[in-house]
Amino acid sequence: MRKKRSWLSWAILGILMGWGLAGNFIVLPVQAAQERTVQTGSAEKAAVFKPLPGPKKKCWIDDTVYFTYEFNEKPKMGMVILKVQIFSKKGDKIAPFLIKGRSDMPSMRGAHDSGDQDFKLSRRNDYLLPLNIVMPGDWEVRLTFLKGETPVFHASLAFHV
Ligand SMILES: [Cu+2]
Repeated sequence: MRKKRSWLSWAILGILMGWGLAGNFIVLPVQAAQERTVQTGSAEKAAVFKPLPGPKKKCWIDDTVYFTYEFNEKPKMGMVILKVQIFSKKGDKIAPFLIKGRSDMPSMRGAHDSGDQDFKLSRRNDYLLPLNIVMPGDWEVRLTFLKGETPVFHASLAFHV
């Protein structure tokens, strides 16, 4: 009885795997690279962070939405507030995304990595994130814009302290 059952479960597993493999063989050649960048690894690794122009410059997310960023003061040692504002094409300030920010020093990647932090949305629809600048040098903040749980845009801004 026991033997028979395990034989059966192997057979079922085999069939399921067979289907899975067949599916892969059919799908992979067709969808190739795109599929792979989207699905494998974490979104973090696959993501390409588009380098941004300077503060207050328009950065288009798509045809209808752009954003700007700026700091509350010239970045220096200590706490600096990064502000992101999102606008419709017409120029209305809107808040259609969640934004995460991750600061670090590219020259010593990981040494001051803040990890992904949520921007806080103010009543004025400003997205705000405090950055802790602990060392002079070149800094980077990686921004991820999300619709629900899904990252829809990645961007990177750089500044010097
Ligand atoms: Cu450092």
